Amino acid sequence: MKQYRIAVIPGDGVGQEVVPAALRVLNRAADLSGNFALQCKEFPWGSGYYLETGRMMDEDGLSRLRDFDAIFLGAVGYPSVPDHVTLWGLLLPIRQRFNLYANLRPVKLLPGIRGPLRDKGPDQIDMLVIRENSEGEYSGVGGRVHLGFGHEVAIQTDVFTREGVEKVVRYAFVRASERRKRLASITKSNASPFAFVFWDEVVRDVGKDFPDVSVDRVLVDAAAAYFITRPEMFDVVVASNLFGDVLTDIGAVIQGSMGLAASANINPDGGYPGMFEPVHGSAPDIAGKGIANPLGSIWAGAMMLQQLGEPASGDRVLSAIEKALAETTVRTRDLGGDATTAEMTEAVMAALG
Ligand code: GGG
Repeated sequence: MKQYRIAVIPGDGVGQEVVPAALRVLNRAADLSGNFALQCKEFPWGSGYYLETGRMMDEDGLSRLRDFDAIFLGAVGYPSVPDHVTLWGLLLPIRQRFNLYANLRPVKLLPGIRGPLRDKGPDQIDMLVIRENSEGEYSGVGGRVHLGFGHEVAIQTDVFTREGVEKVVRYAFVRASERRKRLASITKSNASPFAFVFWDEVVRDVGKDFPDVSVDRVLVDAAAAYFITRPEMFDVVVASNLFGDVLTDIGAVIQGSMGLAASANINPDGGYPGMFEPVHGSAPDIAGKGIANPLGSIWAGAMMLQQLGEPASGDRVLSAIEKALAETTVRTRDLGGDATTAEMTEAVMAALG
């Protein structure tokens, strides 16, 4: 039987609640397959750890994570710790160090969920957003001088490399060619004539290898509007780090809730553990109450199984989420119900069989 080593980082807030819920489902899926098991090792990293030690993760954390097959993360963020500390102390170093250059974020309105868009059902909302995940606006290049003076300067520089853009764009073309053969490339090349005109050129050049995929070049402001007015025009969407992050919050809302949105940070070339997480953050307002929606985390777990090489089990978990939503009325508060995290998880477990 195959054993997959999973580094589990529940992190902060509701991460502590949705991760154990998702692991229950994933372990059941592993048992049902009879082919593999998940060997989980939990790490206590996050904001609580930071308040005790001054670090979001151990100094040798990245080299310890390197040996795992995948990383399963909950959420980061805590009211008394600045958000840039939580993000740059844990999440972003993992994405950068392991060159997890593609962040896959499916935006799919599942049957049984009433989305906020009138006249848009599951047939109209089904896209895969691929967010560049290791450079761009999140490169971490910049600095501040003359702190506190009236002439203080803050510079944050976007960095786009040919290798980085080419890789994520090529991966997006591959995924589009497996789906409805339509790729939307999101930029702001009217206002950013260096970075995004370069991005457009890379899309044009890589696109020559994919003649069957049609390309829409869409400015990010227009894309934000079209996500709401014409979501059916999107199949695969490729965007820079920041634009992808912002658009997928709109994506989460049109698929029914932030609590449903899942994400996989992967290096499609292999060689490094991918990191799988719900899109939502730590939600301190509801943390500890047992009412967080576990479905984003369970869905991220399904993506982890697919990525590990267990696509049938990943599909089975996804189908169980769909069945639980289509055939029961169990819903957490974000979906208009009053079910607890445990009750929602139980509905998925029952649907899994
Ligand atoms: N579920 C992971 C999490 O806590 N995300 C919060 C967040 O702020 N993420 C920023 C990003 O994905 O770039």
